[in-house]
Amino acid sequence: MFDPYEIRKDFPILNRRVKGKPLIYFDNAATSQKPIQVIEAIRNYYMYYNSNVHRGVHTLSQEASQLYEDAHDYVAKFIGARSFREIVFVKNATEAINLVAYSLGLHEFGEGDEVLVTLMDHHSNIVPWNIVSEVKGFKVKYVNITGDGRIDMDDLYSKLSSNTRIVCVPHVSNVLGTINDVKLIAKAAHEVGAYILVDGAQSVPHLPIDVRGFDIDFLAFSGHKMLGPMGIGVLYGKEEILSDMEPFLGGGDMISSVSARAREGFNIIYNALPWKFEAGTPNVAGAIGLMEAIKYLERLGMDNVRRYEEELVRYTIEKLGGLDGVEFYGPRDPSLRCGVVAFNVEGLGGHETASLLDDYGIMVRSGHHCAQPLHEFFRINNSARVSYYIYNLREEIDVFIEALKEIVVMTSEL
Ligand code: 7TS
Repeated sequence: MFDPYEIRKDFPILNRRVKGKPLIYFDNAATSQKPIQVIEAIRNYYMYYNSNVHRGVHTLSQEASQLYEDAHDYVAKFIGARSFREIVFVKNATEAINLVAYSLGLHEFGEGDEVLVTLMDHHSNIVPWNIVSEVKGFKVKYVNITGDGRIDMDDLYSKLSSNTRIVCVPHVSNVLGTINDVKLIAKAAHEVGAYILVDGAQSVPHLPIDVRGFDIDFLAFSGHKMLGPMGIGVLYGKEEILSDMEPFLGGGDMISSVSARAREGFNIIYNALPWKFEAGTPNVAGAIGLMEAIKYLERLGMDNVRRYEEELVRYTIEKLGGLDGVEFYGPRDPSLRCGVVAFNVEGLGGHETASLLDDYGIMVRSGHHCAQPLHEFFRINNSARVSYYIYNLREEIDVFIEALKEIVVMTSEL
């Protein structure tokens, strides 16, 4: 197991104070903090290698291109993909999902087809499918969840049919923390001939991932939630599926040739994978930062990351369970969830709770967390949410619980 106190030394921002109190950063599901190694890698790139990639024979372009390609390799190994050809760099998880919705949905789905999403999906796994369905006339149906915040597998099985073209699920819910059994869902989807797209925005930073072991077709995630910089994300897709898909964006670097024909317009041949899906100048610094973030996580070991966070969430659930006037959501068993806990204080809105916690130096997110259907299911408008990472400490949870106790007392006296 790693030493979280040693890890903290790598994160300069954790030395900050907020409102005179030591910063307690519990908003990692929104974005993680960045270690000095990632910050330095980006700085070094701009200081010593900055150049456009795949566009020249000069030394700087060669060096930048090599690092950019290495980053694809690192990501492929990190998630158990077969090769870098299955790794497409995009802006974030949202863009990765839109890529699939447009490249597959717009070109291959039509009337009579169905797309399944779940009630616990982030809006980014719901809205793109709805936008494309309005053009193509396929249906977007949702799969229910259980009262304790798991996917209702009976409902999933009953909605799967030969009309289902793709099943979209979050690997981990950004509100409930629930870890979904994506291997089982992939098997069910494949049995009816459907694809599966896993939204890994909240799982890839926190759990060991094995896309081949899970047998999933697509995985979307963001670099900024896993110690990397903002503006870089990943779409994993099985090579045989990606090679048959139409491109999402057109432009430079995604073609192998374009030639003007007098009568027929242009003849365009697309580039090899993954470049066919990476039109335009990419985020080279972001890719290098993400590679460094992966090196950092690999040094810790993703099994250890998971074990450490499970202990933090176990402790939180134990403490919250004993607090009158506080309700929290999702499975009670910490082995079924990641380090995310959404909660409400009786008589307070999520934003009020979050702003009171801010006075204690504790950063938590509030609102509907881009998962409004899930909040509707629990008949609440919003919630406050703590979400942990490798540098969070049990002592910080103690400070948070004591602050919550004071807030509950204060609210009941109003
Ligand atoms: N999918 C899930 C499950 C997410 O939690 C998020 C972001 C996204 C997709 C989108 O990620 P992006 O990097 O493309 O924006 N979730 C959150 C959150 O829970 N709080 O802020 C952002």
